[in-house]
Amino acid sequence: MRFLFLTDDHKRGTTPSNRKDNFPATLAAKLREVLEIVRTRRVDYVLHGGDFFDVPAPALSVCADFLQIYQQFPVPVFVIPGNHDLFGHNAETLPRTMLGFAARLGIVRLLGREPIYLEKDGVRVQLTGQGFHFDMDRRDPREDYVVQKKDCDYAIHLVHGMLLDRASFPGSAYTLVEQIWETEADFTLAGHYHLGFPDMQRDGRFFLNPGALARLSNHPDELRRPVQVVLIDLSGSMPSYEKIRLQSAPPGEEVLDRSRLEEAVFREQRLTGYLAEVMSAGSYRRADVRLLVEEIARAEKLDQRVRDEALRRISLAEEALARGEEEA
Ligand SMILES: [Mn+2]
Repeated sequence: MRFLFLTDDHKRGTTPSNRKDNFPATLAAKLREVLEIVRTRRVDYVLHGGDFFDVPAPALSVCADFLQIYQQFPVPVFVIPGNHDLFGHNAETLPRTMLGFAARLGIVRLLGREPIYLEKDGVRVQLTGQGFHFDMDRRDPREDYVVQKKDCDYAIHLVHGMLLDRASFPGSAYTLVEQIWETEADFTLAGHYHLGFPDMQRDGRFFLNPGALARLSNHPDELRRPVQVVLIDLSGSMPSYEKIRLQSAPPGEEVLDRSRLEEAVFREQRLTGYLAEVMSAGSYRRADVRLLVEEIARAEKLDQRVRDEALRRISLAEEALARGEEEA
């Protein structure tokens, strides 16, 4: 029995500002290549780790082309909802989302904690999934990441959460693989963290995140990392897997605009630095920075959108500053 795992393709109809290519066209090419792999490698089931769409309710015109590709998959596609698939990260909104709609049409099948059992050539596989929800990585991680095997040869568990190989984001919610060693799943397949992490293994149990199929963020590591899917083979005497790099994914430097990226980081740093100075001077409180902007906007007769954008950036810089204070 063969499975193909992909995650975080973030289907959308527009190109993010830091991309130089036509994002929807590139993504469609990747998905057609995945379809080709499914056919040539005789895959039995496709597994999707969530963030199927970039927003919970994309326009139908956006979805149609992509869903048509998924409709061509000759095998079932199991999906767990990611945070981008849900309104306000709320799992209860799933029926009102485009992913919920695709499931109702039978184009994909939603996977939950209720196990699905699959059988082929005398091998029985237990399949479970945990989509994103409010408390992901904030409550006891065993509730979301740990599964028990029951009446099966192998178990696969999908999860859309911030599973990491090592601690790297102080102050934010994440789960370390070492916190969930006790799981009985032979394969724990994670989506959500787009950069992925190096494969981990313990007592023959694997913990994998190959990284997102789409490269959306302006993180420099996105330029370097491979775009890949995982092929899991449970037909031999030992479970095995291989990562397949997508040929259709252009090199990072071709699609991600570095100049824009550096410019944005520079602007952000300058604003944060300026704000830190203003605050440390002690004569202004946070609210006063906003009043100042209002005053300048009025005196200079600035467009309301300019003022709103300034206020928005100030709140972002404040947030960055607050995080810095927490970490210090
Ligand atoms: Mn994502």
